[in-house]
Amino acid sequence: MTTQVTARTVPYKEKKPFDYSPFLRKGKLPHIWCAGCGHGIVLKSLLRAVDATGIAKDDLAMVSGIGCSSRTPGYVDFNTMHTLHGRATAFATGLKLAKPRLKVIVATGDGDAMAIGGNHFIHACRRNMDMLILVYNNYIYGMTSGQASPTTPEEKISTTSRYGSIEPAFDICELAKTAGATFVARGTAYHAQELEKTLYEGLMHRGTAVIDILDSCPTYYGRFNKYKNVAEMMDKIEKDGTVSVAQAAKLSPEKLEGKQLRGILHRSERLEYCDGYKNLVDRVTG
Ligand SMILES: Cc1ncc(C[n+]2csc(CCOP(=O)(O)OP(=O)(O)O)c2C)c(N)n1
Repeated sequence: MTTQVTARTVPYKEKKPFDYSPFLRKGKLPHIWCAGCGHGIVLKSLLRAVDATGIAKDDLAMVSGIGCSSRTPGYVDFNTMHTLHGRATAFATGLKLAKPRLKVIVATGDGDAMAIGGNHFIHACRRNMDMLILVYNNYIYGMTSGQASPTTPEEKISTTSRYGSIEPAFDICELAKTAGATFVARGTAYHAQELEKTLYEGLMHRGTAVIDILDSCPTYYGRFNKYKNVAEMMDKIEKDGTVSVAQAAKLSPEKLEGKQLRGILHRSERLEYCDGYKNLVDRVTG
C-alpha cells in the first residue's frame, strides 16, 4: 500500500504566465469574497504551487470547515469536502485514513481552526498525519460579521471587543510546533510569490504541515480598526509587521520587537500516522 502521492522531485520553479482555468470550477464563480479580501490571493498562490508539484488533481483533496476561507474548496477542481464549522481537520483525518494515497489540504480560518476547531487542530499536529493545514488568518470571524477570534491582537476592535480586545492572541506557528507538527511556516497574501514557494514546500512535506497565512479582511477588521484602505492595511500588517527568517538573522532584538517571522520556521521528521497505522495492521494481522 502506498501512502504517498507521486510528485515531481524537481526543485520549485516559478512559472509565468499561469493558466488557472484547469484548476477552477468555473460554474461556481464568481466567488463570494469581498473586494480587497486576501483569500483570493492565497488561492492563486496555492494553485500555482500545486501545479509546480506535479501532483495530479485526482490525487488531491481539499477539506474545509465553515467561513469565508472555507469556501475555497468549492472553487477548486480537486476532490473536495465543505464540512462543519471547526471540523475541517477531523474530516480530513478520516479522509486520509480511508484514502491514504490522497494529498489532503485543509482550508480553515483562524476562527474555524483556533477556536471551535482548536482541539482537532492540536491533535492533527500531534498525530503527524500527512496533511497540509492552511490557516487563512485574518484575525477575525469574517463570515459572521467580525467577531473576535483567538488571533485578534490585543487592543484591536471587533464586534465582540468594541473597546479593544483584552485577550492575548495565539501564535499559530508556536502552537502547531508545540503540538507536534513537523512543518510549520508563515506567509502573507502581500508576499504572494514567497507564499507560493512556502506552499510548494508545505505540499512536498510528508507529515502534518501548518502554514499560518496572514491575510486581510477589509470589510470588518480593516473598517473597525481604521485602516484607510486595503493597501494601507496590507502594508502595516503584512509588509511592515513581518520579516523573513533570512532578514531576521541580521536584525537586533530591538528591531525584531513586534514583528512576526515569515518563511519556514520549523521542519522535522518523524513517523507519519498512516505509516504507523499500516505498521500496526501488519503486526497484528501478519
Ligand atoms: C457550530 C457552528 N457554530 C458557529 C457557526 C457560525 N459561523 C459560521 S462561519 C463562522 C466564523 C468564521 O470565521 P473564520 O473561521 O475565522 O473564517 P473567515 O470567515 O474569517 O474566513 C462562524 C462562527 C457555525 N456555522 N457552526
